[in-house]
This record gives sequence, structure tokens and C-alpha cells, in this order.
Amino acid sequence: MKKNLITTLLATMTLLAATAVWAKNVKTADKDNDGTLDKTEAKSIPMVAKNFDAIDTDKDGTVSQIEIDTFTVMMNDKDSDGTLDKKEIKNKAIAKAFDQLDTDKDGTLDAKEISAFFGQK
Ligand SMILES: [Ca+2]
Ligand SMILES: [Ca+2]
Ligand SMILES: [Ca+2]
Ligand SMILES: [Ca+2]
Repeated sequence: MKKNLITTLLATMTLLAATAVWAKNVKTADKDNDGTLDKTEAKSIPMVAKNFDAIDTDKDGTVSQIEIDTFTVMMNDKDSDGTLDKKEIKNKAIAKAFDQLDTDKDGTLDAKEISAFFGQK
């Protein structure tokens, strides 16, 4: 029981921390401060540089925080519907954080809600 709770908390922390780290890295990498990373700026985040074309879903040659969050969602989105529901995040115990993130209360988290939680555009 205790072990499950710890696993749950770790999973939650990992998801949220990963997104928070992204947000911070993007801010740092965004040298001209326009809120997006072009290919040159993305070089300082190898993970983004490597997946640049996959992350840049609107193909405008830059990646925005929302595109990166969308990519993060995709990596966890088992049924590929573009959002994360509680089943995909797996744990009942994270319901609290989940409901906080799910601002439109539709029972799923999308990239916008994840971005909003960290105060990004
Ligand atoms: Ca930029
Ligand atoms: Ca883009
Ligand atoms: Ca899903
Ligand atoms: Ca939602």
C-alpha cells in the first residue's frame, strides 16, 4: 500500500517535473524572447533539436511551448486521442493534481491545460 502511494507520487512528480523543466529550458533557450524556438535556439536542448520536425506540428519552422507540451502529451497518450485521461496517467491518487490541471473539467488533460498550469502561453 505504502509502496503504491510512493510510486504514484513519483509518477506524478515525474510528469509535472518534466513539463516544468521543459518550460524553464525553453525560456532559457529562447534567446530573442519571442516565445518560440527556431532551429538555432533549439540546439541548446538536444531532445528538442533531435525531434524538431516532429515537435513542430504546424511546420512554421519554430517550436513553441504548446508544441512541446503537445509532444509530451503524445508520448503518454496511449489511445492517441491527443489528450491524457486518468487511465493513461494511471493513478487514482493523482486525481487531486489531475483535477487542478483539468481546468475545463472534461476529464482529460490536453497540452493547453498542462501549459497553463505552468503559466506558459
Ligand atoms: Ca525565439
Ligand atoms: Ca511550430
Ligand atoms: Ca488519450
Ligand atoms: Ca481538460
